[in-house]
Amino acid sequence: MKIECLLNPGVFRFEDKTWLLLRVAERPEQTAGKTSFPVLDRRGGVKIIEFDNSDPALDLSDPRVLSYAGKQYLTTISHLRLVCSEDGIQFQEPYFPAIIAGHGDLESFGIEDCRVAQIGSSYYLTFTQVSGHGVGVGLKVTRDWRSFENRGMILPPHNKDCALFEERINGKYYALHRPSSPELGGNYIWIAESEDLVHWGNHRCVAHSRDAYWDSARVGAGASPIRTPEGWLEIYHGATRENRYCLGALLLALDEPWRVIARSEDPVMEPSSDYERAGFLGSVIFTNGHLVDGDRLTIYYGAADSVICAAAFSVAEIVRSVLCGKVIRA
Ligand code: MAN
Repeated sequence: MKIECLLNPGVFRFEDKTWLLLRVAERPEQTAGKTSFPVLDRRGGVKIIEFDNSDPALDLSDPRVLSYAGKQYLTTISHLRLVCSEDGIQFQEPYFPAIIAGHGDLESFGIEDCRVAQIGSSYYLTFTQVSGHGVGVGLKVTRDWRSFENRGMILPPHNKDCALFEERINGKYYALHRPSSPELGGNYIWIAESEDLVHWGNHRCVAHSRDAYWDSARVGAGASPIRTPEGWLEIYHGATRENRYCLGALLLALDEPWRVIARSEDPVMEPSSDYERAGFLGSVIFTNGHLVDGDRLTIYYGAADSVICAAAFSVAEIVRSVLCGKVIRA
């Protein structure tokens, strides 16, 4: 298979190094006039499905998803792979096997976009599980990155973009997540609470997409919210119907994280460089991983669904800019 995209890494610190949990998206080398893509079969093997591009039942209008006779598939299959770095810029593969791949019926189209939250000495991996059954959120837990405890699908379809708060608030765990309700409602950011990080309840809607804005069609949480004196700062992605993805920020009340204090009027980041504007899917900036070191926030992001980049910010400056934007139709 050929790697089409390296994108959307989860980010964390472990053993004094910076680590990325990359999303690697692959498919067979394409031949003229055909479209082929991999799916996992029941026994854990890879099966290649191929369609003729001239077949009228085939819809190739979105490079990420194809539909054939009313059934949807992904054009690539993703797995997750670890790399580490001393300086957060030059990365290499570790000395131990570091691949997390999809398994079973709920991951037959792969796993994607893993957020990594550190709570105590454990790392919680929330990632997208994709299959013909739909798109949901899976959870794995590890302490050493060698062995993983599998907690299964914690939020069923259609749901993704699950970012855990890294501490309890008034005794409860919280997660931002993104169910989709396209016929009535939309692609909005929600919050849920839990006693054990596995069973989630008391779901509430936090932020809608906003008509005529850069986040008019869909919004979804990035990595874990960042605690600041003014509130929880959440960097999120917003997209238009034309699939232009930007990053913005939400400020959530410290004791009532379902309450939006302020929200970006303008994007914190938008696609501007060549490598952000052209690629597997052009005009995409998407994040699910960052590092916080005092006031310095390094956002790692997928550009054009093709390559991985990093950009540094001041947390205080983002908070200031969000507060200037006031609360706009959260
Ligand atoms: C969705 C997800 C992401 C991807 C963006 C942009 O939100 O599938 O993985 O980066 O779309 O294509």
